[in-house]
Amino acid sequence: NDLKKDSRGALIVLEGLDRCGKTSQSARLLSSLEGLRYSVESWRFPDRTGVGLMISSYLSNQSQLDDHAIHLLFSANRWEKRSLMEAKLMSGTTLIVDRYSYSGVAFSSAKGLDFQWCKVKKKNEVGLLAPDLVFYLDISLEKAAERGGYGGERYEQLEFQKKVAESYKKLTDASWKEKVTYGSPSCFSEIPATVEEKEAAVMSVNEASLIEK
Ligand code: FDM
Repeated sequence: NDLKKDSRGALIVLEGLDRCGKTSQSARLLSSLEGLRYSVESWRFPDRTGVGLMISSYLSNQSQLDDHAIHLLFSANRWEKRSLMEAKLMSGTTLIVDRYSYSGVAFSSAKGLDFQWCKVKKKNEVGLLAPDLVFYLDISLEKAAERGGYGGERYEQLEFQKKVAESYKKLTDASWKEKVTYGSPSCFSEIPATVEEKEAAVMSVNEASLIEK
């Protein structure tokens, strides 16, 4: 479909606690959009290559890092992919991204790092591409924990996830953008202050699918 090719792709971000269903919903959204003949790819952060190798080792408890250092590595991991993301979007490919800067804030602040220091619009994230749409997959802590139990990774513990949920709650009335736009992708620095008042798109995981009615 030529019309769909002429526009740039949309940057769609899925956020939520571990085990909230992001992987399944990404897959459903991917196949729905493919069915509509959009050019679409499914991505995730952290991308466990490049800087991501250090992140992966940290998450699996094979290495220790200062909380600020790992926070910045997660950010660097997004910067490593920025130009490729932009190229894909500009060539008309929609990206469905499992976790982005919001995870950076939610998880690091849950560890006790200052919320303001971590914030999406602080320097280290400013200039990254701003999503056109953010879905927060809302799930209760108990339900998330029930889903096959948490694995062995560093953050997969009920008490910690509880703090992450609280951090996400603070973020939902911060910089989440809902409108799908076309033209050049905007950057975090360009998000007007009024966007802060916009509500995040809260999608219950119990709903059948992200885009099918
Ligand atoms: N995570 C993810 C962060 O702490 N900061 C970030 O910026 C990002 C993108 O990494 F516990 C955390 C969230 C999660 C862990 O994510 C690995 P996946 O989705 O389980 O791979």
